[in-house]
Amino acid sequence: MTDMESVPLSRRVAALVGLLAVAAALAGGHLVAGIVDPDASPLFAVGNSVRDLSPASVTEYAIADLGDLKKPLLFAGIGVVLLVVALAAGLLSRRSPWPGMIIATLVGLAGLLAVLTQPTVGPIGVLAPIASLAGGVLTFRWLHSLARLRIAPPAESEKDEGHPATGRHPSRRRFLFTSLGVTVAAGAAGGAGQLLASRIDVESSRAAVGRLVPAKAAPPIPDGADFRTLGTPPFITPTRDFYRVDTALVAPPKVRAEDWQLRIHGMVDRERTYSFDDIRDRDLVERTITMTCVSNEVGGPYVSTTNFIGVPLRDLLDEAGVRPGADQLFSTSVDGWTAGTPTEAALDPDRDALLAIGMNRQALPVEHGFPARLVVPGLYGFVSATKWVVDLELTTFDAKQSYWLKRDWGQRAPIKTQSRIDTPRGFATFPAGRPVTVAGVAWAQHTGIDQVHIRLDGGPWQRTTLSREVNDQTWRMWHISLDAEPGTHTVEVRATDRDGETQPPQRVPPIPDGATGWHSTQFTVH
Ligand SMILES: Nc1nc2c(c(=O)[nH]1)N[C@H]1C(S)=C(S)[C@@H](COP(=O)(O)O)O[C@H]1N2
Ligand SMILES: [Mo]
Repeated sequence: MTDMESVPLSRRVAALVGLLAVAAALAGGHLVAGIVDPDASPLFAVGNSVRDLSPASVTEYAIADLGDLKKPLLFAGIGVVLLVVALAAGLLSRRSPWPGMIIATLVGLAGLLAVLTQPTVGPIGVLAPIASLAGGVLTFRWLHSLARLRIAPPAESEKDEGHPATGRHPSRRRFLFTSLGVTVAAGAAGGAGQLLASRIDVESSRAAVGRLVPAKAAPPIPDGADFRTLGTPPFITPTRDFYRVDTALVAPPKVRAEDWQLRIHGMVDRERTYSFDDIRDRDLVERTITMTCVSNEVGGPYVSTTNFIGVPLRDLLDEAGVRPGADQLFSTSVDGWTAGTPTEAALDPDRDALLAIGMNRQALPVEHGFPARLVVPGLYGFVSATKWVVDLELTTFDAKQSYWLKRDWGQRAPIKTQSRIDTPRGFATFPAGRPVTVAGVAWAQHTGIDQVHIRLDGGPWQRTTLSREVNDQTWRMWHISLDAEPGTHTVEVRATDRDGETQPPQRVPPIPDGATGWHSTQFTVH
């Protein structure tokens, strides 16, 4: 037989062996993950690891600029890499199965490592990447040996029986049928894994929370709080339009209210643990708050306003008894993301930071942090707004660094005063002889907006009309009517806050602690 081994597999067959081994590995892992722990799926874990190992600038770009394309692009990228690996494993193994088996083992070990580093995956979850590894290596070995039989010349006995008409070798059919079987089995296992994973039904847990009625409702939003008819956004952002920013590219964490717990510990007098019912059964307060993301470019969309419902964070921290010197409230999400909030801001009675469980009287949507999240008015989300929060540790800024701080974002990140032109949209055209309405929003949470000015074509600054203020943790709308000659015009906006600070003109990019500069837009009068 030794000389037979020098006959290589055809490229097509070798490639197929590699591809099917990878398919079997993915499907086996997905199926076992569906049974033991959906988060342990090696495919998802690898997705998260790619995010964590990417340079911060790539992650930032993906989060801030790719919108709904993030996830498909991430998986397409992983798919391409797996395809290349599968083809390499096959094509390098045309004579001996060893190169492919070694590659399959290495890929399996990478999956294992990715799963082991997932913060949500418990010990039993390791069964999923082990199933992947075993599935990949064994399938490779098995198909490879069938493929080799297929090209081995017929044994003497077979020759005697003869297949004169076709010259076909029975092993050829066996290889084809087995390949087909592996394909079907992989598809079924992957699908079953997906189905099993969906049994963790977070939506019905959410629905069971029902309508949230605060003991202390937020004051109603007065008429004149927005200029919707003139082209500003509505004062309260509809929940489905509320901006979303997080590192959960693969899928938002799914935590059922009944499984959720919040632990408060560290530099406290008494460690405390709360269940969802513990929180829900307290007197709930409602606060109208405008949240802003540090990644928001000048003129960008990552700013939204809602009525958050929850319990004052201060009350929970007082129950635990914060020890002196604990200058950082270090919060951790169930998926391992962390934020560091100045304890001072979390306790500030003028800020009303919340452990929020709802927005607009409904339980938080899953992508906004169900069952519970933090909200600290006046601070950018990355230092304050931990979604799916499960752990609050009182510590110091010296002792611990949070997720984005490790990636060189700012440590203290108060929201910078900003203003945005919502209308006219860029390059709009207007008929001559009629006034042009310019309108938008401005925000300076925790300080409040005092004035908003615009100027046309670098001319004198003109004061705009402001909407009624709701509270100083929220945005304000503004509008003005201009007469403009025919031609193309540029309008710029700048806000002044209650401390008398006017937005600086210098353009500073969002990272590390918030963009500055004036938003401008162009329009044409014919
Ligand atoms: N667990 C978790 N919480 C998080 C983040 C995250 O990546 N993971 N991103 C933060 C950032 S940067 C912002 S701006 C807000 C956005 O909250 P939203 O998606 O509800 O608007 O959530 C914060 N909370
Ligand atoms: Mo953010």
